[in-house]
Amino acid sequence: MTQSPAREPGYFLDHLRTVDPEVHAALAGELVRQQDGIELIASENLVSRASLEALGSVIVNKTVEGRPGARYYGGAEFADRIEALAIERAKQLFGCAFANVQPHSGSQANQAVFLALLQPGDTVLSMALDAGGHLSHGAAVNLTGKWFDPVRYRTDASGFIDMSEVERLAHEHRPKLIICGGSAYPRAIDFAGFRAIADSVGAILLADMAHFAGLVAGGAHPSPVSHAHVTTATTYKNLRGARGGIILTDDSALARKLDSAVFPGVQGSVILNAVAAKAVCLGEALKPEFKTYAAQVLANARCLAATLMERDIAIVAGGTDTPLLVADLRPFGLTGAAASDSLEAAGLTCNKNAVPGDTQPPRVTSGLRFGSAAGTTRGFGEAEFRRIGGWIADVLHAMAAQGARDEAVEQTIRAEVQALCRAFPIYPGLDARTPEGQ
Ligand code: DSN
Repeated sequence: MTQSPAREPGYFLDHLRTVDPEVHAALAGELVRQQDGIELIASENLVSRASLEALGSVIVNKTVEGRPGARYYGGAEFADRIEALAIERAKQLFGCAFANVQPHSGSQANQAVFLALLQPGDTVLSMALDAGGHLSHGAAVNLTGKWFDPVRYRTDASGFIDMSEVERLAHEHRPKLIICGGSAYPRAIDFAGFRAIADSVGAILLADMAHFAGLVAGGAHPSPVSHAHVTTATTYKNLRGARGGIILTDDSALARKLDSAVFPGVQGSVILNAVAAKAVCLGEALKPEFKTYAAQVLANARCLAATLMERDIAIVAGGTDTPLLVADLRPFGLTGAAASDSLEAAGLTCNKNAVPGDTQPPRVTSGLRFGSAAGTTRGFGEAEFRRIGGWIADVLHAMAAQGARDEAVEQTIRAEVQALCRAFPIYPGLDARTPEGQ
């Protein structure tokens, strides 16, 4: 058979390292960074090898729009099977009647909720950013803040949501939508209380459980799903799967509106390799061992918070009921930006984060946010998280003492971090450090 010259001989055969050494080198560097560093960013985790395979599969070639069984393109048999599996597993895992697994991110899941349920200019009551809320809940710089009318509730002096303040604001402003959940609020939320307030003013309640969905799935945290009219989540944080979002509800009328809001409202074709990997992670989360992981994520987060507080580092709300915690650096006179740079040099990756009442700009901040999920996945228990807390404290105390980064401390800890990481290897066999690395 004669092949057209347009068919490039190596196209279906050649590996990335040959075709594009620059991209290959960057990916190889990222693998080593993940292998040899401790990941403490609360929105990160380490997906299973099975999820990686799904993400790198040929389903990436397929275009579909619509829902399983009701597509706008042919050839959708396996796409339908994959998406239906993800939907069924999400429903089973979170105990709800409807799930949409197509959102490309948590933000797009929330955008779809806004589109489905609100008109431009409608009032939304949600948590302020510096109190731990999320950009997609009505921040001024976000579409949800530009096109809608956000009213923000804050936390009290102890760092907890003040439910009487939420109730007062709800009655004063009569929002159409109330949101609970955020990206840096560490404590358990009174979902039933939020629902009662929403009902008292005729509002819809959206629970965004992005930062504790894995704990809900593993039975280590109360579920908002039966309290909220709609629940959104991301799948890549402590739920430990592909990058993307999901939307859950028990209400069939809402489900129809939400499906239409996802497509054609805010998205086009489905990223099917992500949906396949979502199906994999949801399947993993249904297994009994996920409960052990979820309980350990919580125990490790609490251990890290306690270790830091023992070293005089203030923790917002005095601890955590979730995989995340936030350190307030104002008593140290440090910024989140400078502290996170120093920790990164020591092999400990986290992110700068606003703390309640923060006056620093978002690129500076006065806090640090830590998460325990990725460390737990690689096998760290409380003994390792106590060491991590000690290292973080050493870096921060050294910086505070000399008013600048202490490179000697950073380098000493960097070596200890690398030794610990090599005792808990990740992705064995996926070794980009060798010439054979794919
Ligand atoms: N929502 C952002 C975060 O919490 O880090 C990204 O997932």
